[in-house]
Amino acid sequence: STPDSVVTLLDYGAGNVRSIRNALRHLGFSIKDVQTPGDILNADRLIFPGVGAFAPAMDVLNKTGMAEALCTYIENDRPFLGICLGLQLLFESSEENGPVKGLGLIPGRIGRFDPSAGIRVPHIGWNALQVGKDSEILDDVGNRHVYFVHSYRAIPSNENKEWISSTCNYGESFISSIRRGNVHAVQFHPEKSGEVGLSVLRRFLQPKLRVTQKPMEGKASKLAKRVIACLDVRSNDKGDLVVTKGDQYDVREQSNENEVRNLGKPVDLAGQYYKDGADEISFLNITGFRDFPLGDLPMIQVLRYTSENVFVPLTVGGGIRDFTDASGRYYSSLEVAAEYFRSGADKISIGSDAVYAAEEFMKSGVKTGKSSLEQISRVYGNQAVVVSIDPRRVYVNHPDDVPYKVIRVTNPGPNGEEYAWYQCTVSGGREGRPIGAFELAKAVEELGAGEILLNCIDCDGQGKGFDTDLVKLISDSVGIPVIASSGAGTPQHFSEVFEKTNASAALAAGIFHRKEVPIQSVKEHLLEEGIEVRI
Ligand code: 1PR
Repeated sequence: STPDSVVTLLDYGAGNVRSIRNALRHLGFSIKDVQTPGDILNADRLIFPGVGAFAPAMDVLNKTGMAEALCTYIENDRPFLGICLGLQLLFESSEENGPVKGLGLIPGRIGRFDPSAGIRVPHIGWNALQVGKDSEILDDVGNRHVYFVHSYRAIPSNENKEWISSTCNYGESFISSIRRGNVHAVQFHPEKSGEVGLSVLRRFLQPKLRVTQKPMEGKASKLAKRVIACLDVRSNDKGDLVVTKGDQYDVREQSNENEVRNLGKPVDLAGQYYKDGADEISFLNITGFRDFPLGDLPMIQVLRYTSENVFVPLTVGGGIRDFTDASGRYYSSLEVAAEYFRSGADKISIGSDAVYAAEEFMKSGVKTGKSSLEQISRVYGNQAVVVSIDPRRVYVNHPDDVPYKVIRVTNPGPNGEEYAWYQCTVSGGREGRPIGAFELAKAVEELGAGEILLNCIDCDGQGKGFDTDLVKLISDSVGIPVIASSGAGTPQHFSEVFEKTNASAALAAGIFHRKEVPIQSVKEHLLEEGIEVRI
């Protein structure tokens, strides 16, 4: 490779930088990893994708001498691109587990989003930028959406205003990018922002590209509602990994052979949905509750291959828990999650194990810090941890019939029951537990979940619409984003769930796999209904 095609990457080992590596390779660049502070000083162009929390990152940078090298490099106006925490660390300090001192190159303190402003924290999803003059690397963005995932942000002030190249609105105006000379940093994730994001990276890497183009026109103005494609993955009876889809969680064909329904190959389908405009892709290893996912290497391979060509967020779930294999080797849930992150996952999703953790927490009222949910959230941040709930509707005659949150349902039960509660299940819906979806959602938020994937067994695969009673109940009772899932059959079902509830995203599987409704039609319908989406 020629020097022109090499980019230096500062990866201090705190988490998943696989996505940025994949994006850089996709753009035809090879990567030189920083080993010593000298590598920073000698870089022709340096990318710093900050991951993890502020304090441990500063700790590593200080201890290794990288902090000083970074300051020198930036003060010398060398080509630099910081991403996410890589923007925040340039500021004076952060209140994340602090105050903690930052590199101090830009005036200002990093603070947490204030949920009392009526917003959900973390700020997850596709949002619009107000791009100022001469940001240069953002010229293709115009006001199209880019992908954010963070709970802390920098605020514009008189002291830092000459650094600011764009701001974004989320309950307040915060700094979404800075630029001074050759020094750039962005709060969003260009490596996860689809084609628009790739062009931001390209413009940073190849300054010649910047000269002629005019800023693009767009019409994004705020956080968009997300449309997520979900791939339920498992081995079929021949041992091949396939995308399957159940009816109320039963994935076997109603034929004599009774085989596992096969709707395609996971990597191919994910690539297709990326091209079709999915805002995010979820893989659920649906037999993970009984098969050990690290034994199931094909799933890890699926993630690796997918993340090489798909530049929107990837979530993977199934089997995230402590495990002892046949030879007696113990794996912690943290190791399982780490392997998923290393293979290209941006978020992991926990089902069964989160139910046990929530039950335990509700019984004792004590956070032990030992559950998979708490541990993964502590190490990777709550924005990386989704809890997947698999509830089943249980009708009752009277609100006092059960010790769980009961709601009045829109459609009465088979015996005219006007009320219902939503019982959580584990092991892919096979076992009901003594906890409701409402209680679970509140408990897992406390324990460190950053988002809730809300399924509904009754609606799964039925194509009759989301359970808006359930989605409303849960999205009104937590402050983290809620993804509505199960039951989508038409584009109208998506607008219905966004109009009737506070869901941040809607997920579907069957209609996309069976090619009944293209993702594009869902987006167009939502736009017509005046609901903001990423186009
Ligand atoms: O318990 O941590 O090992 O995680 C297991 C994960 O696998 C959970 O997230 C659980 O939801 C999922 N899962 C387990 N069994 C099944 C099954 O179908 N037999 N799938 C299953 C869950 C629900 C959604 C589905 C939507 C939309 N499937 O993923 O994609 O309902 O479908 P639709 O649009 O076709 O209606 P753990």
